[in-house]
Amino acid sequence: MTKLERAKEKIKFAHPIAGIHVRRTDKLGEAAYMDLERYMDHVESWYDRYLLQHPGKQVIKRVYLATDDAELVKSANTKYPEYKFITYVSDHMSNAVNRNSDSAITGILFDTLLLKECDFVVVTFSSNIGRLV
Ligand SMILES: Nc1nc2c(ncn2[C@@H]2O[C@H](COP(=O)(O)OP(=O)(O)OP(=O)(O)O)[C@@H](O)[C@H]2O)c(=O)[nH]1
Ligand SMILES: [Mg+2]
Repeated sequence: MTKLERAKEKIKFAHPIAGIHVRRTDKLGEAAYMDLERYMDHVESWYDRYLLQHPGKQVIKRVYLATDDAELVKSANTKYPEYKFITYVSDHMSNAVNRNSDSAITGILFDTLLLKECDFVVVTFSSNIGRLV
C-alpha cells in the first residue's frame, strides 16, 4: 500500500466527493480574496444535481478541503455543519516558515493528488495549484 493510499484510508476519503482549493496566506497579496461561500455555492449546486440524479440515495456530502490555512478548516466545519469536510491536515499549514519541510511538501503533494481524484472541483486560476489540478 502506498503512502497516499494509507493517507486516504486514514482521512476516510470516499466518493462522492467534491473538492475545493482555497488559497490564503501569501496569496492574499497577489490575487483577489475569495470567500469560502463562493466555493461552497458551486459545491451546493453540484450536490443538488447529484441528489436529483441519485434519488433515494443516502449521501454523505463530502468536501475535500485543500488549503494552506489551518484556521479555515475550523470555520468551514462551523459554517457548514451539513457537509463533511475531509482534509489531509499537515501541522505546517499556515506556516510559511516550514513550507520546505518534508511534511509540508507531502501536504501540498497529497492535496494536489487528492483534488485530482475528486468528482468535482472548485479552484481559482490565480493559484498555480488550482491550475495544476
Ligand atoms: N498544504 C497545502 N499547502 C498549499 C496548498 N496550496 C498552496 N499551498 C502552499 O502554498 C505554497 C505555494 O508555493 P509557491 O511557491 O507560492 O507556488 P506557486 O506556484 O506560486 O503557487 P501559488 O502561489 O498557489 O500560485 C505551497 O508550497 C504550499 O506550501 C494546499 O492546497 N495545501
Ligand atoms: Mg506563489
